[in-house]
Amino acid sequence: MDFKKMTVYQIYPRSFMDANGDGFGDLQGIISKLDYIEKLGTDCIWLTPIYISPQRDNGYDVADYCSIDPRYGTMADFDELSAQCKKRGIAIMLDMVFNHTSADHKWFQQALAGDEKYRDYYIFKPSREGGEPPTNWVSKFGGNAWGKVGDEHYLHLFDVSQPDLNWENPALRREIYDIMGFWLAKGIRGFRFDVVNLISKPEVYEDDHIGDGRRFYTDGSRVHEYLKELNKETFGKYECITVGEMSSTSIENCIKYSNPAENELSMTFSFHHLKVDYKDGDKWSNIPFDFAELKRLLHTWQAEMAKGDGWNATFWCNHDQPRAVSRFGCDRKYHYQSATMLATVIHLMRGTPYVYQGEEIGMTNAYFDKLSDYMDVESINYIEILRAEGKGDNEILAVLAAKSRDNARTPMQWDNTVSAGFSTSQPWLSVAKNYESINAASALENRNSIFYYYRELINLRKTLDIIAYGSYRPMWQEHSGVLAYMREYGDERLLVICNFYTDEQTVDISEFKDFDNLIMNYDELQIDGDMLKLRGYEAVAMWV
Ligand code: TEU
Repeated sequence: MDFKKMTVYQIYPRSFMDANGDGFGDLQGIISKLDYIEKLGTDCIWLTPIYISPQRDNGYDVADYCSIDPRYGTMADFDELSAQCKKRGIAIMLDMVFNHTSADHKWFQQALAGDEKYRDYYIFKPSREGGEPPTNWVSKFGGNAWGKVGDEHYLHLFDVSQPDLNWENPALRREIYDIMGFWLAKGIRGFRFDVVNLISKPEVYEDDHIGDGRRFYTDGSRVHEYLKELNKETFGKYECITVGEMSSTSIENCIKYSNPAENELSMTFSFHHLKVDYKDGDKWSNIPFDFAELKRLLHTWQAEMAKGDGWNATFWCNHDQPRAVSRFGCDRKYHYQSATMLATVIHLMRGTPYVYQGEEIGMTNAYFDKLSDYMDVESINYIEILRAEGKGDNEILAVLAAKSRDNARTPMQWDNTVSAGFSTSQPWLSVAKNYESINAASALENRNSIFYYYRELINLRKTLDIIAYGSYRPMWQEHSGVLAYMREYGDERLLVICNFYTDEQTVDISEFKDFDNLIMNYDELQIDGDMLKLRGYEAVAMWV
């Protein structure tokens, strides 16, 4: 399968579809919705972790990599899903979390029991004087990154219940190859590797006096060696699609991770463009997004990755991000226009687009009105941290409303019945209140819905080589309201122009005498002499 022509649909199983009525999504629920996914036209589904887990981080804390968590179903359900997908020509991409395990994993339990073999699967260091942690590094979910056991500490870059694995140990790496072998033997040919650029830790552990510690372990010195070995020992023996989630990474490293000559991965997720609404790097702040910076980042990553023959996974949404239509668009007055404009930007770029469940119907942020509605471990940790900083509940509620990962995790809105058709009982996380108007059933009935616009974009990538393989050149870089770029392939040229604001924007298109529209989100263009006038969130792709 040519991943350059493909679009991936991300499923967060616990929030997708609940078939057994326990308020928690499951594999049978996914099976029941495969027709819907087939209709959308995506060629691959990425499932976030479905393995046995205490679910403190919703499955990113894996306790057994080769078993299905009973909340999701059984291995027989998984095999059925796999067979059903195969019949429809939909590939499955599994989420492999190899930077850390759950503290419940038997390796960690054996390590805690003092078994030397398993202690060396993790990163234990003696405590400093007074029982202090070995370094001052900060966990990605808040607080110090070391967990205390007796007179030593173990490293956890994420929650205290997610101890980091020691990739320096060849025996640990062999275990990981065996896990991969298990799923490859089942015929799985797609893998997403969670925070995989954090697996190579430094030789010396020292305090970070200028940051939170990430510079010591991000894109670490042996990470490329580890990925080459993982490739060679496991998925490299088959035709697979692989994507690495790269936290705080660099273009230079992403080129190496994804350039085919390096034999590491097919493509990379990077997140710089999703930090343009962080104040001085602080996610838990509420500021409008910096459009100039967003453009600069998208253009630079597009152009530079192409130069180095790397490959981007392009996306706005996933299970960790607020909903794009609420974040970069206008989810009330310009719901259709801004959702389709944002889709146009990503889907016509050079890269493999990812659609996160519900994005294709314009699902919005949760707009919870109580702190107790939040379930995510990161949000819950930060409620306490923000309180300790002296913030009041209303201020915290406003920050979470914009930033919490739960914005992405509310149940999929299937129809306008109770619980949005997701479940027959109370869902594990509240449904967004707008489900009566925003839902899949009404989107499918309306030929002019966001759903059908996505479907068209997905189909265009399959049919037009220029979208899959063309070059990328930023256009009108200094424009304060428009993001635009040119794709070129042979003698074809496709110009994409998108207005990121409600206000009208104009661009001078006099250099393009003849043009032909490929796709747009208003009925017709407004042209005044040499000027194209773009209405609120208008997007157009035209042959020029
Ligand atoms: O995410 C890694 C990650 O860096 C984000 O969680 C990030 O820290 C957060 O969005 C910033 O606010 C991956 C998974 O996608 C996430 O769901 C897991 O919680 C995390 O790894 C740990 O496995």
